[in-house]
Amino acid sequence: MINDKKVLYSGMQATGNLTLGNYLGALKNWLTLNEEYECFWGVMDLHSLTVRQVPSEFRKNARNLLILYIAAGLDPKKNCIYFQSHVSAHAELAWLLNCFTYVGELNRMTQYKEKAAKHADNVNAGLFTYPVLMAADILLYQADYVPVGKDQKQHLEITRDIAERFNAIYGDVFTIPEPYFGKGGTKIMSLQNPEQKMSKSDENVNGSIYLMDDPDTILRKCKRAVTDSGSEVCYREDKPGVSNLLEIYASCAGKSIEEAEKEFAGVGYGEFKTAVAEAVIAVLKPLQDECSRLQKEKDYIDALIKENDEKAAYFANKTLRKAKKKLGLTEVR
Ligand code: ATP
Ligand code: LTN
Repeated sequence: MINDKKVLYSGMQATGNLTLGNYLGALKNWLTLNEEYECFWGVMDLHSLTVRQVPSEFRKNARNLLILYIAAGLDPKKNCIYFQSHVSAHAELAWLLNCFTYVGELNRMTQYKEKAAKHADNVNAGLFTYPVLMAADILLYQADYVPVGKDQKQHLEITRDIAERFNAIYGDVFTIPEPYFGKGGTKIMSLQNPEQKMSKSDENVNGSIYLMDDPDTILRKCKRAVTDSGSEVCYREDKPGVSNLLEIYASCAGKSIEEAEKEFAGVGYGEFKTAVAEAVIAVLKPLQDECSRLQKEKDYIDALIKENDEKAAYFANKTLRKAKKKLGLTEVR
């Protein structure tokens, strides 16, 4: 508990361009959580290093992700928005937790297996211990809840296992976190292959709408989206392409799927796709404008970063000190 509120922790990797899937499935659902919880949102730049980054681009991407959190509507005075790498307790606790994590457990992580297959030329130890760093992120803030997509469920389970193992030996050091599913965040699928999730690392750029895509690009991608040979706009299992577009439309226009289906009854696919594109543009355009505005407010952003880094470090160091003491690491007074 912090300020009588339960703690919520999450973040995204500062890798490449975020997609509409990241926004509708994650970020958009985070905006009001601070009313009920004490919220920490990390820019997970240490996790990004598991894949080779070009320093100049990486620096920009990480800062832009922090700006995007704010532009999307996370109030930086009420939410702690900070860079993972600015709080050294993350790396330090990750080391301690490495000594309480079994190689066999890490070997079972599906994300590791997938990423190792994808980056066969760079299967580094960081990729293998990625879940341990993620456990450190969460446990440092004594988080009660972690809002993440289903793909991260296994990482949350290993976090709980590590914390329970540590607590069983040393007493109540860490809060055991639970996943937070909230009001059903949507899962957005690729526009080119609606059986597969929309992903920022997809090689087919036409499958993903990036948050910084301009209106013409969004319209083109929506027009090219894979549908089916039928003509009815309805949400059905055998119509994954149309259903995905309906999901995108409903989520962007703030309507239910049923309302959207009614609206497009008797409307052809062409007209429907244009309406989807317009709804997406109406959501992304203000977000893009706010990002460009904030990018120019260098002093304001720098001051926020400093303030939030300090706040994060305060809570993180408190937990780190407790864990080190329990382990018997000596302190200098
Ligand atoms: P990558 O392609 O590099 O694995 P990603 O696009 O899957 O990345 P992550 O950084 O792994 O994105 O995820 C950030 C957050 O966005 C997570 O909470 C994840 O569940 C959510 N998310 C990612 N893609 C989608 C999607 N298509 N629909 C809904 N939520 C998504
Ligand atoms: N692996 C996460 C990003 C992440 C995270 C975390 C999420 C790193 N550390 C701690 C929640 C809590 C992902 O969504 N790809």
